[in-house]
Amino acid sequence: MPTDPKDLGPLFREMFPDRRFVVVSNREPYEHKWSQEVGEMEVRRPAGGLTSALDPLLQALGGMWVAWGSGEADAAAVDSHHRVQVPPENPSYTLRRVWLTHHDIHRYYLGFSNQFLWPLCHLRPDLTRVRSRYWERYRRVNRRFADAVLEEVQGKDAAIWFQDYHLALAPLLVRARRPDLTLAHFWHIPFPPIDIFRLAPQAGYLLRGMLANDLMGFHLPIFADNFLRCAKRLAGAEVDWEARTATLDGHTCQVGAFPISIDIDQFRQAAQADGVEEQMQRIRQRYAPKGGAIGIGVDRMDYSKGLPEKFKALEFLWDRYPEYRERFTFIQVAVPSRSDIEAYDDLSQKVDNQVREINERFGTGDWRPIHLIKQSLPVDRLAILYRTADVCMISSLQDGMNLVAKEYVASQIDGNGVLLLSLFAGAAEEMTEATHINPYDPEGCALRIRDALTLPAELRKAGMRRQQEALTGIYDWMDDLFHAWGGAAAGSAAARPPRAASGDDFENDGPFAAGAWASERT
Ligand code: ADQ
Repeated sequence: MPTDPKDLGPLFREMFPDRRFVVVSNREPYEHKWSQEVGEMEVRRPAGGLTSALDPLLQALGGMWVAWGSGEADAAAVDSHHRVQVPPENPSYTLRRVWLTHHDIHRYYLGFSNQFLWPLCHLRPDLTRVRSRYWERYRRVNRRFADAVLEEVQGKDAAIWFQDYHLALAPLLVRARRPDLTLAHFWHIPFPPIDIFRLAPQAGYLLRGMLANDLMGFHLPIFADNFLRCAKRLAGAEVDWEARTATLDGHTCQVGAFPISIDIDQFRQAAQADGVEEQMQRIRQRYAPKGGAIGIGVDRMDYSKGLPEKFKALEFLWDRYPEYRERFTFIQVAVPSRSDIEAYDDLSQKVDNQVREINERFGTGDWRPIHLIKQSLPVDRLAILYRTADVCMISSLQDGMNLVAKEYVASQIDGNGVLLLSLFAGAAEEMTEATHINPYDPEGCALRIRDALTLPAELRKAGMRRQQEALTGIYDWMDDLFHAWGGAAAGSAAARPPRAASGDDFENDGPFAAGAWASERT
């Protein structure tokens, strides 16, 4: 199995000889911003599992990444074709920026993507906002991404890899003009059961957009099953359950499960770099001055991550088992996220209040039970926190995978830690040696924390060793996905309809046209 992105280059070229590699995502891997010095620019790498995982791959393969230019100085950094070579210190691929207006950000990104698709896919239809202007803008921005891709691959063969729920329609818009290209899409969040997905007024259109790919990838088989069921019932696709394919309008889409992972070496190296032991010492002195054990949580401030449920469980622990007051300290790193959305702002306030109440109730003169760090931390600091923590607690109510679970295991150099992992995180399917918890049961979670803290050292070490042995890395994920994509592309090339057949339908957005969205194609 590959452990280095360089190993993936030959594989990609074997699968797709002479094709250009193009990644398309909402988020960009590098943002330009103005520095303190007047007229000077600096480059920032936005934190996030996806961008940091795919960037080394692009660096190894070359090619292009098409993404929203979200940085304040992005427009000043590109050439007249909206392109900039990255990374700045060793330019090895092209970043093509797509520009979004204030309305686009509000309606496509914060609106349809994050106030409709995100809550729907995380089984929270009560938090969805259905607005025709969100959908209209989602279509328009997907068209803009598709146009950027088409422009970049004009006259070339290419393998295009779309990422995530922001771009469900773009594959069909590309396929309509260039049926000869091979397209894949990875959906990073859960795909909900049909009873939930059919609540989307535009379910049929979203599915048609996704079915235009040669390969549609999800984290878990259950998400792939949900998608196939929706494709059949809501889009009228013909589904072959054995082959796991869905065929619509003569095009066959292979559907598969590919559990994502992390760059294991990056976390292992950061967790044992020079000076880490002293820093661990300082963390213990600062956060747990009375000694005892430390727990860690690292999440975006998102309602799907179950932060209030986690704090409820901690409250039970200190309430029922007072021996853990001053003997167990919890550090929660919660990076603010999508704070322009009311549900996120409400959550942030709720979490602040809950932490304050718990700290007032159980805190003592020089001990605070919960430290809430609301900022983004670099990987090396996260890795040190992970290594220091005796327990890591993940309480997601719904989560496609959850990379934090894997980052914690990779960073456990001393192997003493216990991972408490929600049953409702995709990672729980693979990480069967972790202690599974049900975040809806705070008393049960408190008991599991207590069990973790009283587990004999040799059992903790043995458990963590088994988890480390079972952990596969991000490049294995890509290897699996590329193999499946190569197979799917070969199959669909054989069955490809003539190019003109579908192209004309999509003038003026064809079936995605304004006004058409309200009626579902079933
Ligand atoms: P997310 O919902 O963002 O990802 P997750 O998988 O936990 O969830 O990844 C979060 C990433 O952000 C991790 O790499 C973590 O280290 C980092 N992070 C979190 N808080 C941070 C902080 N304060 N400072 C710095 N970094 C921080 C979506 C899906 C997941 C899926 C991933 C990948 O919701 O289910 O696992 O995509 O497909």
